[in-house]
Amino acid sequence: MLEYGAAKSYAILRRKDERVILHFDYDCFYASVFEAENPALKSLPLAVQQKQIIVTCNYEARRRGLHKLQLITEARRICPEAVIVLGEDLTRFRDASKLLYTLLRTLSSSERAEKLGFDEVWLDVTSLIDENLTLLNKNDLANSFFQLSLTDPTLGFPFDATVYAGSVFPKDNDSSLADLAPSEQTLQMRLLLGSHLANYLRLQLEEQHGYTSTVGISTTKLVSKLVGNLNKPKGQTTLIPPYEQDEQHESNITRFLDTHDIGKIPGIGFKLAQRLREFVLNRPATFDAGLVYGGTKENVTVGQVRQLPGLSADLLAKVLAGPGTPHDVGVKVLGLLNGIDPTEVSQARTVPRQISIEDSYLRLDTMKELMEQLQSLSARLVERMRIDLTETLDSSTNEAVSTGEKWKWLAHPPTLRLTTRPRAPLNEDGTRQRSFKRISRSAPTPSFIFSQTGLVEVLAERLVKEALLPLFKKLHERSGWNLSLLNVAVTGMVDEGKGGPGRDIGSMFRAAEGSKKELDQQDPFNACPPDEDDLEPEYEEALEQQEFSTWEEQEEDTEEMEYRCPRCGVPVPTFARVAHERFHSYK
Ligand code: TTP
Ligand code: MG
Repeated sequence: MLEYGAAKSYAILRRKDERVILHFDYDCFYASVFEAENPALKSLPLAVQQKQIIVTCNYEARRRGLHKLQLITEARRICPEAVIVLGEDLTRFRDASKLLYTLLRTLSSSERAEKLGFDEVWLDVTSLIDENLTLLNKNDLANSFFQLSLTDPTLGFPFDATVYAGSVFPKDNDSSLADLAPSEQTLQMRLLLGSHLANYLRLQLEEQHGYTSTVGISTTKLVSKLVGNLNKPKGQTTLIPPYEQDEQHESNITRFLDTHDIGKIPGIGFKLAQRLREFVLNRPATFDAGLVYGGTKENVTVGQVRQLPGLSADLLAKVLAGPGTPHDVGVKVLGLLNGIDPTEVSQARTVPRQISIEDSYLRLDTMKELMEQLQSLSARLVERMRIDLTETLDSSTNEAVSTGEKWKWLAHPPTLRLTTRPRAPLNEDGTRQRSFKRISRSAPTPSFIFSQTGLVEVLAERLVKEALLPLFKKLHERSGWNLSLLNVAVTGMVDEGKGGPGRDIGSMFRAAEGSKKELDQQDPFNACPPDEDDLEPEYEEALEQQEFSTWEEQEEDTEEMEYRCPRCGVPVPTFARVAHERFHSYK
């Protein structure tokens, strides 16, 4: 039984299934990058090593007992024949990630294409699906053609619109189309088209670049991400209607989510999950020390929480109240338990919002070491800016001839930021409080950094002396500091590039119908809103609170990806950081 709290909560919690969202997760990503470079590796058990840990391995290795976040020593013992390659330099993964993202965005013409870490992408393909829905010939559905572009009707693929592509959930679907309410029938057709588009995109990723992927298809980011996991690797799953519960039908959304452990729901972080477990069990919930990926011996499911008698947003708010918990936690969690997630797939961008480079240290407390580290981080920052914020100019263009320059900047980040994480002083007994607190200072980005002729090392040296040291002195006025982390970032980027692959398909179709004015208004690159969240989420604090920052804290394209675990020194991508921290806490 479900009761909603205030009338306002009820309005927020109504299902809205107007979107079609595809979630891509590349299979054994780092291993696949090495396989793409050297296809001979495909048939061998292959593992990728960072420090003393296997961060991923291909499915051949998994068949032989290897898994993610396994110690090298254990992996060697279990599978001595495994090929183990070093994956500490993230450049190749970043490059492959961009390549695949660009392909997905271009083919789907999706204005909304959002990366999560290196190996996940959501595409909101609603416009493309809706346009194709109008093109269907109801009398000959089996011989349909999916148009990827209206300006070029030959661009697309044939498909059979009487069946879904790939797998569906639930498998034992017995409700025929005719049984369903009209709104569910439309949803059914839209998801069916989405499944064919997903299938086509998966094939393109594989044929053009050699990567297999796993896709989930539904109407929200939450459900599309979770449902893909049902058929992994090299598979896809569509969560099929009915989505609304009525007298005759159970909602397939809640049917699917109800079996999940609550800790598996993105957006319900570790602490919230524990509070919910304790509430359901009416006693403290203990951990399973053997698990790497979290979870507890006390497997409390979404269904158990959702079906608690008298459950309401207000009750959840009371149960989940705590320091740092958002005021609307009850409504949000009630929504997530019911598969309601209004979160938008972010607008595709040609440049990242920020570039941040960081490293962590066991001890950093001398000026000499500080200067060395700032120099090295600054050099990496300048390099990354030259890669990620520039576009090579074609030497024959007017622009190139008039300026004599080889590239142009796509964005000029206005703000330079230095962040440190000071270690707490030693306690009297020689122990030290673990501190997660970051502090930062910002200043305008000095213009010399955009020089096209300056050597990276020279620009970095100037950046340290003229900009970063003054910021450091403001942060640490007194001597006696000892840092566990340094982060140098440029932030506040706004796209200055005009074009890009991700033009809004709705605009394209309207443009083809002759509405040029409308196209200009709709062009996402002309109408790019200013950045609202220049500031990087305080990751450590988020780690402590771990709630509701699940998507945001995994901002793409920051060298947060290169966070190094202070305990084992392994670089851990942001999205894997919580899992990785837990990994240690279980040892
Ligand atoms: P995942 O998506 O967790 O794993 P995967 O793509 O390798 O495998 P799957 O087929 O199950 O999706 O992570 C993506 C990449 O991130 C992975 O290839 C390696 C890297 N990674 C780390 O560097 N450290 C970590 O702790 C984890 C979990 C992953
Ligand atoms: Mg993956």
